Amino acid sequence: MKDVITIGEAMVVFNPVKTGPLKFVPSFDRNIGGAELNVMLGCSRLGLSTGWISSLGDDEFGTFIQNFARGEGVDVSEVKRTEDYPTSLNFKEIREDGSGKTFYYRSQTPTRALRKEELNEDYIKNSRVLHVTGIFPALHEGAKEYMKEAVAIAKQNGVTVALDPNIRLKLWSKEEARDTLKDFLPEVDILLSGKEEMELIFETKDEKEMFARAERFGIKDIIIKDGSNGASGRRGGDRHHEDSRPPQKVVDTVGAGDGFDAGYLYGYLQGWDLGKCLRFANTIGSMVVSVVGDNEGLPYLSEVQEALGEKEMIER
Ligand code: KDG
Repeated sequence: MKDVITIGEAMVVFNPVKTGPLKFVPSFDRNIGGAELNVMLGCSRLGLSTGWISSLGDDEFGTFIQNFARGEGVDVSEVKRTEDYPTSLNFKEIREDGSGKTFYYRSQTPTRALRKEELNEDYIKNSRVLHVTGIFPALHEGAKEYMKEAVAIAKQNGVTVALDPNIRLKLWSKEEARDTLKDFLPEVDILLSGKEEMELIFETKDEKEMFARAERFGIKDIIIKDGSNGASGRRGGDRHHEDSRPPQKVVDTVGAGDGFDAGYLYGYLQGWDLGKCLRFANTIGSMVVSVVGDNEGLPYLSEVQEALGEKEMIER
């Protein structure tokens, strides 16, 4: 039995060695990214058992990503390799304040080789949470169908479904994103969404109204992440806002939301109350932004406990 599994594409991420417009960046560090895999890496570092359903090119970069995920303790037995499509790439531009842009080279994504008829039902049945995002269904029609099938299997078998909309407007339009994500919402148990994404999906800027509209879909945990303003959540009658923890330094904001998701899912699986889940998740988000890379800043459990003052930090 796995604690959390996911479906998603991972890419080789090229992080610029200096800030500023990409056209003036002379060289890059080769890393790995992909929102869904990032969440699994985060969960794995916290001590959860994790698994990743995906497809990678049968090439050097595919092997690099698969080995990396395996080395981090993520089960990769459901990761296919295909000769038909190359492993995707993603170049990042980072500005002085840590914000940035992403340039994808993923139109020939190897996830095109995935077939919904080949989904391993037992793999999904034997997990406690299936975490999905809005990136995967934005890749191509087949991916959308694949995710629908996986979510249906999860629901039929009492597996908790968590969704992070992760709307990437370089991959689809606002209308497509809204319509597709709304189709998924009736199946979702935990919604982990950025505030701007809530605005886009529910077509309101009023937070109370966002919660109310999400509740109509029967979602049990509704979480709104609002960066440095913290996060708010509702779980049944429980409502909570948790301020963010000021990060040591902001150098790269990419991956903070994934770190938050990993922390929230960890707390959820421990049976923690809403406030404790939000505090823990916020702490991880603030740790991720202090490190360059999509997942390099994801902490181990003891590091979060030290940051929360629950464990003494011994440096030397
Ligand atoms: O959330 C971080 C991700 O956005 C990043 O790792 C790359 O998956 C990615 C994407 O599609 O942007």
